[in-house]
Amino acid sequence: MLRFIHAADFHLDSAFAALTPRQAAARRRESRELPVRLANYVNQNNIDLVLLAGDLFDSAASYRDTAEELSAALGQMEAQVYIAPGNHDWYGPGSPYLTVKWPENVHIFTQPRLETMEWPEKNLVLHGAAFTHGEQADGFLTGFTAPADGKLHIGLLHGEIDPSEARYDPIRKEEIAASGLAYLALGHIHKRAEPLTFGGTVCA
Ligand SMILES: [Mn+2]
Repeated sequence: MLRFIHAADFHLDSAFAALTPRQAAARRRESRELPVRLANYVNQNNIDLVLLAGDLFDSAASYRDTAEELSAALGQMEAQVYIAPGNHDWYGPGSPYLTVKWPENVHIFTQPRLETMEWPEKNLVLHGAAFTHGEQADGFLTGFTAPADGKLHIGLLHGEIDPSEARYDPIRKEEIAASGLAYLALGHIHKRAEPLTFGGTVCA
């Protein structure tokens, strides 16, 4: 059995300008504590795999100590961690994904197209991509179908399902249904939802 956790949109270093000063201060405190709390949760619950679907930082040029704290917390996890950068923390020059040292159990997707990373001991193939700019008009999942090779195929993307505007990795429900993925981990919309099923793919 594989136990995984899926999270996204930490928006670390956000000023939370839309909130009242008191609410914003509370949120900033919570977001500084979040990486360590998450590491404790992962280790206490025997999680094998951590899927982080982008916008972990609020901007592509976050404070260095924020990124170092996240890196250290992820390194504490007794799990393999995969990251797909999003529209706020897009992968590019100056990004903490390039400038900070990440531990060996952390794997970051860096290309603006689907790539695979394999974890053979778990018979697992991860399919992910990175925003490399603040917008991504072409959907990463377009035209993709995972091979039916008996392996467990999981997708990790920052993007939105059937958006009105194609700016943030638009993903159509039909594309998810045709993907052959067992699970698709998404980020971007800041709203927890029950898992959805399209075709044979569970998606959240
Ligand atoms: Mn986003």
